[in-house]
Amino acid sequence: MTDEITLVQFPRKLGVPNPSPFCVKLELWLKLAGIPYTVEVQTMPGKAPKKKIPYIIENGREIGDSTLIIEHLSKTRGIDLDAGLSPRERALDQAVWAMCDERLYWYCVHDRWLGAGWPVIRDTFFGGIPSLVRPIITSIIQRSVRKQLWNQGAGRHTPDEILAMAKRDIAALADIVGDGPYVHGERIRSIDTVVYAFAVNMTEVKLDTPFTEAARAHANLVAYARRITEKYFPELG
Ligand SMILES: N[C@@H](CCC(=O)N[C@@H](CS)C(=O)NCC(=O)O)C(=O)O
Repeated sequence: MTDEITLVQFPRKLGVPNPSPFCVKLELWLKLAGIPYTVEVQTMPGKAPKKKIPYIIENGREIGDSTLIIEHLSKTRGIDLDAGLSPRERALDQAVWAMCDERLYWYCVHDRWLGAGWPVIRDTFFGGIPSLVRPIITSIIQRSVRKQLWNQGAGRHTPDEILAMAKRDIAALADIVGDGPYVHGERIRSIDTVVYAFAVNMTEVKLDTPFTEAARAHANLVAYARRITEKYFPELG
């Protein structure tokens, strides 16, 4: 068994470590855990073991899902970034983790694929497709995202309702971060990988929408994302 793993993720775009918060979460976690990794870029989720990106390759074995990967690596390599936290603190972190991954994520998806972020997303990700077929391909993709949002539930609400819900989650994140420097104070913990992944994808991402504006209204969330980018992704400036 070798220590090093391959992190398979989307290419870096939009001025953030990754436009996918799940990729940012996992990459920051690997850095904090001190696990050496090389990045392989993949744009086709269909090639991933769970048909979603990111995934890792460890000794030839593909493992999908950022949270399951973190659990797997924590267990097999004896890593606990949360040592010393109480069961209640860990439980609350679990709730925040779920809020980000399973709720806030979908508001972000709505903003980017069906909302005000779409023109930039379309040009950034699909600008290379020949212009004759581009509208056909992008409308197929939008239709699939609309279906996912409907099935998840967020897609049944109006854009205003979605934004209002997003604003409540964003305000909760800002309150959780507080004065920082990290969620639990001086020491960065596993929950920071998730909170940062979303914070950076709302405050530093090169998108100007009511959703990103709502996040940028929280100066402490902006400062938190900046702090972590500067320390762990200094190449982003
Ligand atoms: N629960 C997964 C979620 C990953 C995920 O949703 N990835 C998105 C990109 S942000 C994806 O690959 N979507 C492709 C698709 O749904 O077809 C994780 O934590 O890794």
